Amino acid sequence: MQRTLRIDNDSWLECCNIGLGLFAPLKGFMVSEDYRSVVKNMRLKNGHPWTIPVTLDVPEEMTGDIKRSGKLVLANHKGDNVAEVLVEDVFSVNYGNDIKKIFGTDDVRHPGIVKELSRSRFRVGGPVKVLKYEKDLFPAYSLTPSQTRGIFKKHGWKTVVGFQTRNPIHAAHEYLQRKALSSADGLFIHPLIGWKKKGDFSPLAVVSAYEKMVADFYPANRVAFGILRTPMRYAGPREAVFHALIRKNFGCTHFIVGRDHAGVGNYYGKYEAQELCKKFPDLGIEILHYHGPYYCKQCQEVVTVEHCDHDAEHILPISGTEIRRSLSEGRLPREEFMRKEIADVLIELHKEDKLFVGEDV
Ligand code: ADX
Repeated sequence: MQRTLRIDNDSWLECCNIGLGLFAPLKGFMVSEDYRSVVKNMRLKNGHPWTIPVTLDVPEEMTGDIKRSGKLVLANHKGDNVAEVLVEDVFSVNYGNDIKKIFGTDDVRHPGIVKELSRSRFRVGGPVKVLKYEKDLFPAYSLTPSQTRGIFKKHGWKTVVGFQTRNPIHAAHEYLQRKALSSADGLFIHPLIGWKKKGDFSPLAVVSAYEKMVADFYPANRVAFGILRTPMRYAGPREAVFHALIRKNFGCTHFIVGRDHAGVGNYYGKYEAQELCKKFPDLGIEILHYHGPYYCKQCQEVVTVEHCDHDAEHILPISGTEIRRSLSEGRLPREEFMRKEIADVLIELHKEDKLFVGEDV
């Protein structure tokens, strides 16, 4: 007898990501052997690099039935059947041990840990078959790996740099992107607009800012833009590796990891994510590690230590926190930090209470 489980949108999106090959070589939710190997060794059981668990949580009271039935049907919030899992394993995770390994901390205030602890400890592993794909949000930018590979091929790009972000573009992002463009054929800007913590920029803010940037400032034949719909984990170094593996599946040859990639608060060292990436010679995608950049009042531009050795008093670190604070008060951030044209788009969204997660978006 088959069982049906109502899942939230995050889990549906993960089914879609599996079905479309974003998480290749995964063909389904992790079974316990892969889960434990990922937590402990940052590799799947077969040795393939993998740093973040991809699992489906199920209520404890259903585990017995699910084990017996062999197949689990997943329904979305409307009750439509959207996917099936061929059940190979039902297991429970050990938060006492695993959280610290995955997130590098067990602080229960860490937003990724808060989210993880809100899920059931019981997980179902096995291959996933998608019956219905989610297409609601920004369909024009919901590119699949086979679509991006087609776009890169059509442009004739042999080298493509992937850029992960969860924010509207600021001056440090632009510096990194232009630097990448100077060494590769194409740039794939790929913001994550899945679940994020309250107070982060809304999906609409990120997409609107990039629409402006790509249309008005970047060369059309060098830049592609798409969205990634998976939750942020805020797991810093491990998530940087995960982000790189996903972009490899989209056809990127290179991936940018800058300062405190996928970090939050002060949990991770500035360049810890870069250090972890270097431990995986077999990632299959080349990591571009950039230090800095910052604004130098003497140089009067965004630079890195490679080009500038002015004293600390001239240096303005480009601060996402300060940008967010200005915008949340309806003020333009300093132009050294963010283009006015981009800030104007964001100020308009602020007026409509659509700038941040947790507002009316
Ligand atoms: S996140 O996914 O890494 O959380 P975010 O938008 O903060 O997204 O950063 C996108 C990319 O730019 C990451 O690789 C990050 O390391 C890099 N980055 C962001 N801000 C800076 C900065 N001020 N200096 C250097 N790199 C930065």
